Amino acid sequence: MAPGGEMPAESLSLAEAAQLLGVHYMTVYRYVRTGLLPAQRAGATWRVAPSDLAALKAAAPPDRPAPRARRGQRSSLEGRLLAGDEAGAWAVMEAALASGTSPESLLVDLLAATLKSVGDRWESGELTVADEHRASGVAVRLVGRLGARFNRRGLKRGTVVLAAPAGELHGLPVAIGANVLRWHGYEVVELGADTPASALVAAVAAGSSGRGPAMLAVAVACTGVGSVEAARKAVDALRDSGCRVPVMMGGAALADAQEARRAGADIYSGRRADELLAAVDELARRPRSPSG
Ligand code: B12
Repeated sequence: MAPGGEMPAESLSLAEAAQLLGVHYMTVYRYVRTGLLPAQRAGATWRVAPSDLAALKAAAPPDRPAPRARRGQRSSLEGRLLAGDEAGAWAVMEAALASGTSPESLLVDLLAATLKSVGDRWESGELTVADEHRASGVAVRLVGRLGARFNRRGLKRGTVVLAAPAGELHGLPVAIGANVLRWHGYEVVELGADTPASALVAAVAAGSSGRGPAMLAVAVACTGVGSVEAARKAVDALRDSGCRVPVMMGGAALADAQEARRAGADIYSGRRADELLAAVDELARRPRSPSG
């Protein structure tokens, strides 16, 4: 489709495009968001021209390196994380960026996947607690460096409060989610790990004062199983405070949308930071109602 041109009548939805490419819906959404796949908005959805899809298929999408290369990057990164080698780990990340991986994919597909492997090896007894702690310490520093490198200035699209609930020490998913939202123009109030419900309530109230960008959502990340109950208590405290800001819940500990709803969430934001972004984008597009 020529830039600014008409979308052909036989245009495709993102779900159809995903099926034709043989990838997940979120992957196609990411292609659209990063400008890799031209698309036009039709109401609340995106439409793609078949010719653009064919062009994307013909060219190897730059943020999808061959699986073998991806595996190679993961094992190099895992080695550097376990050695506590920040400079070496950063070099692996930079090499992946140089080969066309997007910063988001770097966090979600490379770093998060590598940490999962570290966790699995720790669970199987192959790695010690010290190994896991050393690796996650380096990971925290990498997320901070990447966050600063791709930070975007300018008008914000809205404010999102992000936190892990009381007792939940996994702060990396929050930091990763915060980076991805900031890169896409959102103001993020990042409360990090182990946030008491009262602190969450106070942060949402402060963010809803009308002085900054409109408050879009409060999003709670659940990574360990115990965190879901803590998240439910946080939602109760928010509701008790009279907060009408939509509450999102996501992360590895939530099985599905039903579990998130049972825990009191209005919106389930999935297991990956790019799904969180899609959920926030969806809210940002809705007409605003007074909240607070
Ligand atoms: C690093 C790590 C730690 C570090 C955390 C450091 C830090 N600053 O975050 C430390 C050492 C503190 C730790 C502690 C523990 N850990 Co731990 N940990 C991990 C490990 C290796 C990586 C976690 C991680 O950061 N992953 C990378 C993230 C970025 O990936 P992700 O979870 O997919 O994150 C995405 C989503 O959350 C998403 N997202 C989706 N929706 C939303 C919504 C919002 C609002 C946000 C913000 C984000 C978001 O964004 C992220 C990117 O896509 C995992 C292994 C694994 N499988 O993940 C175990 C793991 C999570 N830990 C585990 C356990 C058991 C523990 C301990 C109980 C160990 C112990 N006995 O002490 C404690 C728990 C402490 C507590 N009370 O919370 C288990 C959890 C099992 C379970 N189901 O409960 C795991 C799975 C390891 C295992 N295989 O058993 N851990």
